[in-house]
Amino acid sequence: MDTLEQPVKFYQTGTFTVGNRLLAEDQRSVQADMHRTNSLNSGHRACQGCGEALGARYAIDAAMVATSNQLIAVNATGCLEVFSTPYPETSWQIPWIHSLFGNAAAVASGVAAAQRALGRPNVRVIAQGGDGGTTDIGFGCLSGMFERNDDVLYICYDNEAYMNTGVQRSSATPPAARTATTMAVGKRPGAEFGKGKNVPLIAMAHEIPYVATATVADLHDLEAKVEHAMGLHGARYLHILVPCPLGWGSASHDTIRLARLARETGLFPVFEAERGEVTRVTKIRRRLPVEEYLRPQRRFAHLFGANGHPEMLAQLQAGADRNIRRFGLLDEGAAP
Ligand SMILES: Cc1ncc(C[n+]2csc(CCOP(=O)(O)OP(=O)(O)O)c2C)c(N)n1
Ligand code: SF4
Repeated sequence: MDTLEQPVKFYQTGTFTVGNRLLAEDQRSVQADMHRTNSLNSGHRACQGCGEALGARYAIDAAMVATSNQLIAVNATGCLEVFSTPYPETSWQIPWIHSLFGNAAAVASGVAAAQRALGRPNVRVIAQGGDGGTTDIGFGCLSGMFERNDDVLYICYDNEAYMNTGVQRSSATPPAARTATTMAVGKRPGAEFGKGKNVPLIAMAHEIPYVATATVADLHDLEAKVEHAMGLHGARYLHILVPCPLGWGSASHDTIRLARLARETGLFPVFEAERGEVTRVTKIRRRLPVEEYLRPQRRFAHLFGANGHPEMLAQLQAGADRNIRRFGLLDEGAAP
């Protein structure tokens, strides 16, 4: 085509662009729609750059659209609950209930059963909580919800520690990370290698209808996964990586970049699975060494410098390489 005849492009698609009102309506982000619910309204008390606030806002607004606003959310104790509902105020503009720290999945199962008993099949239920509330204390209730195939979408906002109570290690804290309970001292500083659990894989082992991971770097992808999940019935699980500037010791403007680096290094595989089988993975666009992700975070500062730990960096890289192999995160023919 003659270059002079090329149509002017006002926007790009398939890039990192979040939303653009110049796109065709079906390609726009829910957040680009002026009629979005604003489920988690402004005025809450999350830290600047909080990935959990961002993830919750996108996820719940997308769920509202997918359910024609017929949604009830159950929230475990944790940052999201605390910063959004300092008594007697709330930022939630949807029916929302605070459960205990460890029983959000059970409360949501009860809410879903109540809707069924009341003859309201169109009212849908989401449970949500942090990684501590999900992978540790709430894990029994969550596994029960999966096993019974209760009609609930459970969303875990994974900031990789118990942030609300001062950054204690959870079973989702990565190895080598400094937390209040895994100090950056000794021969092997930070969280131990070989511990923790991978709850998306454990959810898949329950063979529930849908399991997915996402990050706040790909907000279109996150919305699409919520929409897909709300189109299904039965137990569904969405695990979203949400950087936490306070706990990670990162700059508030680096939240999206870090989420992207977690994916691009292979440390956080982004995929979907149905009934226990992986159905789609998000390929790495430009593979990067794990240092690129770790360096901007003070929770990993002890790995670098004159007294650093190159052997631990190598172990972390080996973990990322394993994810890449296990989930097929590189395109065929790309450098291994
Ligand atoms: C049974 C019980 N134990 C401990 C607490 C104290 N507590 C409140 S929030 C919280 C940490 C939440 O961590 P997480 O679930 O990871 O969510 P985040 O704050 O990181 O989003 C803890 C330990 C509690 N509320 N209930
Ligand atoms: S401590 Fe972390 S998760 Fe909690 S509000 Fe602040 S940035 Fe968000």
